[in-house]
Amino acid sequence: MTIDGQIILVTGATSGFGRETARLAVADGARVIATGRRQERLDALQEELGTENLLPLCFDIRDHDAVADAVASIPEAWRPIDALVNNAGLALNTAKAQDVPMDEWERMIDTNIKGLIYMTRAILPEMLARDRGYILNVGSMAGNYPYPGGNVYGGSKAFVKQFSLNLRSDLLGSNIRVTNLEPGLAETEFSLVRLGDEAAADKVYEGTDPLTGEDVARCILFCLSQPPHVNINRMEIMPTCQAPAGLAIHRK
Ligand code: NDP
Ligand code: 8X3
Repeated sequence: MTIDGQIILVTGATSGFGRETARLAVADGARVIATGRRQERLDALQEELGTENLLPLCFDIRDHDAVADAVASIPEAWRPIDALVNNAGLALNTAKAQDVPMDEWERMIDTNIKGLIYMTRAILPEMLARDRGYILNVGSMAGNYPYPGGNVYGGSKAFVKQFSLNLRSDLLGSNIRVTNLEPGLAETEFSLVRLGDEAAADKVYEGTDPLTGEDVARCILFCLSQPPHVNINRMEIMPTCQAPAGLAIHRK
Protein backbone atom coordinates (compact mmCIF):
# COMPACT_ATOMS: atom_id res chain seq x y z
CA MET A 1 0.00 0.00 0.00
CA THR A 2 1.35 3.45 -0.81
CA ILE A 3 0.12 6.96 -0.09
CA ASP A 4 0.52 7.89 -3.76
CA GLY A 5 -2.48 10.01 -4.81
CA GLN A 6 -3.79 10.46 -1.26
CA ILE A 7 -4.77 13.78 0.30
CA ILE A 8 -3.28 14.22 3.76
CA LEU A 9 -4.09 17.10 6.10
CA VAL A 10 -1.18 17.79 8.45
CA THR A 11 -1.65 20.23 11.34
CA GLY A 12 1.46 22.01 12.59
CA ALA A 13 3.24 21.78 9.24
CA THR A 14 5.27 24.97 9.70
CA SER A 15 7.98 23.19 11.70
CA GLY A 16 9.31 19.92 13.09
CA PHE A 17 7.43 16.64 12.56
CA GLY A 18 4.63 18.26 10.57
CA ARG A 19 6.86 19.97 8.04
CA GLU A 20 8.95 16.80 7.49
CA THR A 21 5.76 14.76 7.13
CA ALA A 22 4.55 17.17 4.44
CA ARG A 23 7.87 16.91 2.60
CA LEU A 24 8.06 13.11 2.70
CA ALA A 25 4.38 12.68 1.87
CA VAL A 26 4.69 14.85 -1.25
CA ALA A 27 7.86 12.97 -2.23
CA ASP A 28 5.78 9.76 -2.00
CA GLY A 29 3.10 11.17 -4.33
CA ALA A 30 0.55 12.51 -1.84
CA ARG A 31 -1.01 15.96 -1.82
CA VAL A 32 -0.81 17.77 1.50
CA ILE A 33 -3.05 20.34 3.16
CA ALA A 34 -0.61 22.05 5.51
CA THR A 35 -1.76 24.06 8.51
CA GLY A 36 -0.19 26.34 11.10
CA ARG A 37 -0.34 29.94 12.28
CA ARG A 38 2.78 31.19 10.48
CA GLN A 39 1.63 32.15 6.99
CA GLU A 40 5.18 32.90 5.77
CA ARG A 41 6.33 29.37 6.67
CA LEU A 42 3.31 27.87 4.89
CA ASP A 43 4.05 30.01 1.83
CA ALA A 44 7.70 28.88 1.85
CA LEU A 45 6.62 25.23 2.05
CA GLN A 46 4.19 25.71 -0.83
CA GLU A 47 6.95 27.34 -2.86
CA GLU A 48 9.23 24.38 -2.08
CA LEU A 49 6.70 21.60 -2.76
CA GLY A 50 4.55 23.19 -5.49
CA THR A 51 1.02 24.62 -5.56
CA GLU A 52 -0.33 21.41 -7.10
CA ASN A 53 1.03 19.39 -4.15
CA LEU A 54 0.52 21.66 -1.17
CA LEU A 55 -2.47 23.69 -0.02
CA PRO A 56 -1.69 26.05 2.87
CA LEU A 57 -4.35 26.79 5.49
CA CYS A 58 -3.39 29.38 8.10
CA PHE A 59 -5.37 29.33 11.34
CA ASP A 60 -5.12 28.78 15.10
CA ILE A 61 -6.43 25.35 16.09
CA ARG A 62 -7.46 26.68 19.50
CA ASP A 63 -10.20 28.73 17.81
CA HIS A 64 -13.22 26.52 17.11
CA ASP A 65 -14.77 28.92 14.57
CA ALA A 66 -11.42 29.33 12.79
CA VAL A 67 -11.11 25.55 12.50
CA ALA A 68 -14.64 25.25 11.08
CA ASP A 69 -14.06 28.12 8.60
CA ALA A 70 -10.69 26.75 7.48
CA VAL A 71 -12.06 23.26 6.86
CA ALA A 72 -15.10 24.70 5.06
CA SER A 73 -12.77 26.71 2.80
CA ILE A 74 -10.99 23.61 1.44
CA PRO A 75 -11.64 23.54 -2.33
CA GLU A 76 -13.57 20.60 -3.80
CA ALA A 77 -10.47 19.14 -5.47
CA TRP A 78 -8.79 18.81 -2.07
CA ARG A 79 -11.85 17.64 -0.11
CA PRO A 80 -11.73 13.88 -0.01
CA ILE A 81 -9.18 13.85 2.80
CA ASP A 82 -7.66 10.38 3.18
CA ALA A 83 -5.72 11.10 6.35
CA LEU A 84 -5.73 13.67 9.12
CA VAL A 85 -2.43 13.97 10.97
CA ASN A 86 -3.25 15.77 14.23
CA ASN A 87 0.28 16.92 14.96
CA ALA A 88 0.06 20.58 16.08
CA GLY A 89 0.89 20.90 19.74
CA LEU A 90 3.26 22.29 22.31
CA ALA A 91 4.71 22.04 25.78
CA LEU A 92 5.32 25.07 27.96
CA ASN A 93 7.65 25.11 30.93
CA THR A 94 9.34 22.35 32.91
CA ALA A 95 8.60 23.81 36.34
CA LYS A 96 6.80 21.90 39.07
CA ALA A 97 2.99 21.85 39.04
CA GLN A 98 2.73 24.41 41.82
CA ASP A 99 4.94 26.88 39.93
CA VAL A 100 3.60 26.90 36.35
CA PRO A 101 1.44 29.92 35.44
CA MET A 102 -2.18 28.88 34.91
CA ASP A 103 -2.33 30.49 31.45
CA GLU A 104 0.46 28.13 30.28
CA TRP A 105 -1.50 25.09 31.45
CA GLU A 106 -4.54 26.49 29.66
CA ARG A 107 -2.60 27.02 26.40
CA MET A 108 -1.46 23.39 26.42
CA ILE A 109 -4.98 22.14 27.08
CA ASP A 110 -6.45 24.48 24.45
CA THR A 111 -3.92 23.37 21.82
CA ASN A 112 -3.10 19.73 22.53
CA ILE A 113 -6.58 18.66 23.63
CA LYS A 114 -9.20 21.11 22.40
CA GLY A 115 -7.48 21.92 19.08
CA LEU A 116 -7.08 18.21 18.36
CA ILE A 117 -10.73 17.39 19.06
CA TYR A 118 -11.93 20.40 17.01
CA MET A 119 -9.92 19.14 14.02
CA THR A 120 -11.14 15.60 14.49
CA ARG A 121 -14.79 16.57 14.60
CA ALA A 122 -14.37 18.88 11.58
CA ILE A 123 -12.91 16.12 9.38
CA LEU A 124 -14.53 12.92 10.70
CA PRO A 125 -18.06 13.35 9.21
CA GLU A 126 -16.75 13.32 5.62
CA MET A 127 -14.58 10.31 6.37
CA LEU A 128 -17.61 8.52 7.79
CA ALA A 129 -19.70 9.46 4.75
CA ARG A 130 -17.04 7.86 2.51
CA ASP A 131 -16.40 5.05 5.00
CA ARG A 132 -12.69 5.57 4.50
CA GLY A 133 -10.01 7.52 6.30
CA TYR A 134 -7.17 7.63 8.77
CA ILE A 135 -6.72 9.78 11.86
CA LEU A 136 -3.18 9.76 13.18
CA ASN A 137 -2.74 11.62 16.45
CA VAL A 138 0.68 12.74 17.61
CA GLY A 139 0.75 11.97 21.32
CA SER A 140 3.99 11.55 23.22
CA MET A 141 5.85 9.18 25.44
CA ALA A 142 5.05 11.88 28.02
CA GLY A 143 1.51 10.48 27.94
CA ASN A 144 2.86 7.06 28.98
CA TYR A 145 5.48 7.88 31.62
CA PRO A 146 5.57 10.61 34.26
CA TYR A 147 8.57 12.89 34.67
CA PRO A 148 9.20 15.94 36.85
CA GLY A 149 7.87 19.03 35.10
CA GLY A 150 5.72 16.97 32.74
CA ASN A 151 2.52 17.79 34.67
CA VAL A 152 -0.13 19.18 32.27
CA TYR A 153 1.86 18.47 29.10
CA GLY A 154 2.01 14.74 29.96
CA GLY A 155 -1.61 14.88 31.05
CA SER A 156 -2.64 16.37 27.72
CA LYS A 157 -0.81 13.60 25.84
CA ALA A 158 -2.39 10.93 28.05
CA PHE A 159 -5.70 12.42 26.93
CA VAL A 160 -4.61 12.12 23.29
CA LYS A 161 -3.73 8.44 23.81
CA GLN A 162 -7.00 7.52 25.49
CA PHE A 163 -9.03 9.63 23.06
CA SER A 164 -7.34 7.80 20.18
CA LEU A 165 -8.16 4.38 21.66
CA ASN A 166 -11.73 5.43 22.43
CA LEU A 167 -12.15 6.86 18.94
CA ARG A 168 -11.06 3.54 17.56
CA SER A 169 -13.72 1.82 19.68
CA ASP A 170 -16.41 4.17 18.36
CA LEU A 171 -15.22 3.64 14.79
CA LEU A 172 -15.15 -0.16 14.97
CA GLY A 173 -17.17 -1.42 12.03
CA SER A 174 -16.09 1.46 9.83
CA ASN A 175 -13.04 1.59 7.59
CA ILE A 176 -11.53 4.52 9.45
CA ARG A 177 -8.26 3.81 11.18
CA VAL A 178 -6.79 5.54 14.23
CA THR A 179 -3.22 5.60 15.51
CA ASN A 180 -1.61 7.27 18.51
CA LEU A 181 2.04 8.00 17.76
CA GLU A 182 4.17 8.40 20.89
CA PRO A 183 7.61 9.90 20.23
CA GLY A 184 10.26 10.55 22.84
CA LEU A 185 13.12 13.05 22.71
CA ALA A 186 13.19 14.70 19.29
CA GLU A 187 15.04 17.81 18.18
CA THR A 188 12.65 20.29 16.57
CA GLU A 189 11.47 23.74 17.68
CA PHE A 190 9.65 21.99 20.55
CA SER A 191 12.19 22.89 23.25
CA LEU A 192 12.57 26.46 21.99
CA VAL A 193 8.80 26.89 22.37
CA ARG A 194 8.83 25.16 25.74
CA LEU A 195 11.78 27.01 27.29
CA GLY A 196 11.73 30.27 25.35
CA ASP A 197 15.42 30.62 24.50
CA GLU A 198 17.88 28.98 22.13
CA ALA A 199 20.60 28.26 24.69
CA ALA A 200 18.22 26.43 27.04
CA ALA A 201 16.71 24.55 24.09
CA ASP A 202 20.14 23.47 22.82
CA LYS A 203 21.00 22.15 26.29
CA VAL A 204 18.09 19.69 26.14
CA TYR A 205 19.82 17.86 23.29
CA GLU A 206 23.41 18.28 24.51
CA GLY A 207 25.29 14.96 24.54
CA THR A 208 22.35 13.07 23.05
CA ASP A 209 21.54 11.69 19.64
CA PRO A 210 17.85 12.59 19.55
CA LEU A 211 15.16 11.65 17.04
CA THR A 212 14.84 14.09 14.15
CA GLY A 213 11.71 15.44 12.53
CA GLU A 214 12.43 13.16 9.61
CA ASP A 215 12.67 10.05 11.84
CA VAL A 216 9.22 10.75 13.21
CA ALA A 217 7.81 11.66 9.79
CA ARG A 218 9.01 8.29 8.46
CA CYS A 219 7.10 6.54 11.26
CA ILE A 220 3.99 8.55 10.40
CA LEU A 221 4.26 7.55 6.73
CA PHE A 222 4.92 3.93 7.72
CA CYS A 223 1.59 3.92 9.58
CA LEU A 224 -0.29 5.62 6.75
CA SER A 225 1.20 3.20 4.20
CA GLN A 226 -0.19 0.03 5.80
CA PRO A 227 -2.86 -1.85 3.86
CA PRO A 228 -6.48 -0.91 4.77
CA HIS A 229 -7.01 -3.98 6.98
CA VAL A 230 -4.04 -3.07 9.24
CA ASN A 231 -4.53 -0.63 12.13
CA ILE A 232 -1.52 0.35 14.23
CA ASN A 233 -3.19 1.33 17.51
CA ARG A 234 -0.13 2.84 19.16
CA MET A 235 3.48 3.36 18.14
CA GLU A 236 6.02 4.46 20.77
CA ILE A 237 9.41 5.63 19.48
CA MET A 238 12.45 6.78 21.41
CA PRO A 239 16.00 7.55 20.42
CA THR A 240 18.40 4.81 21.48
CA CYS A 241 19.87 7.16 24.09
CA GLN A 242 16.53 7.34 25.95
CA ALA A 243 14.66 4.70 27.96
CA PRO A 244 11.91 4.56 30.57
CA ALA A 245 14.45 4.03 33.34
CA GLY A 246 12.50 3.25 36.46
CA LEU A 247 10.80 4.81 39.43
CA ALA A 248 12.33 7.47 41.64
CA ILE A 249 12.65 7.34 45.43
CA HIS A 250 13.41 10.43 47.47
CA ARG A 251 15.40 9.47 50.61
CA LYS A 252 15.81 11.71 53.62
P1 NDP B 1 7.49 22.21 16.70
O1 NDP B 1 7.43 23.29 17.72
O2 NDP B 1 8.66 22.15 15.82
O3 NDP B 1 6.16 22.23 15.81
C1 NDP B 1 4.88 22.45 16.39
C2 NDP B 1 3.87 22.77 15.31
O4 NDP B 1 2.59 22.95 15.94
C3 NDP B 1 4.19 24.05 14.55
O5 NDP B 1 4.00 23.83 13.18
C4 NDP B 1 3.18 25.04 15.08
O6 NDP B 1 2.79 25.95 14.07
C5 NDP B 1 2.00 24.13 15.43
N1 NDP B 1 1.10 24.76 16.40
C6 NDP B 1 1.38 25.00 17.72
N2 NDP B 1 0.34 25.66 18.27
C7 NDP B 1 -0.59 25.85 17.29
C8 NDP B 1 -1.85 26.47 17.25
N3 NDP B 1 -2.41 27.04 18.33
N4 NDP B 1 -2.54 26.49 16.07
C9 NDP B 1 -2.00 25.91 14.98
N5 NDP B 1 -0.80 25.30 14.96
C10 NDP B 1 -0.10 25.28 16.11
O7 NDP B 1 7.35 20.85 17.54
P2 NDP B 1 7.31 19.30 17.10
O8 NDP B 1 7.32 19.13 15.64
O9 NDP B 1 8.32 18.61 17.91
O10 NDP B 1 5.89 18.92 17.70
C11 NDP B 1 4.84 18.34 16.95
C12 NDP B 1 4.00 17.49 17.89
O11 NDP B 1 4.80 16.45 18.41
C13 NDP B 1 3.44 18.23 19.09
O12 NDP B 1 2.12 17.78 19.31
C14 NDP B 1 4.36 17.80 20.23
O13 NDP B 1 3.72 17.85 21.48
C15 NDP B 1 4.66 16.38 19.82
N6 NDP B 1 5.88 15.76 20.36
C16 NDP B 1 7.10 16.36 20.26
C17 NDP B 1 8.23 15.73 20.75
C18 NDP B 1 9.58 16.34 20.71
O14 NDP B 1 10.44 15.96 21.54
N7 NDP B 1 9.87 17.24 19.80
C19 NDP B 1 8.14 14.37 21.30
C20 NDP B 1 6.81 13.84 21.37
C21 NDP B 1 5.73 14.51 20.89
P3 NDP B 1 2.64 27.55 14.26
O15 NDP B 1 3.56 27.97 15.36
O16 NDP B 1 3.00 28.10 12.90
O17 NDP B 1 1.20 27.73 14.58
C1 8X3 C 1 7.89 15.54 24.05
C2 8X3 C 1 8.91 14.64 24.64
O1 8X3 C 1 10.31 14.16 26.70
O2 8X3 C 1 9.86 16.46 26.25
O3 8X3 C 1 6.63 14.99 24.06
O4 8X3 C 1 8.09 15.08 27.05
S1 8X3 C 1 9.28 15.12 26.22
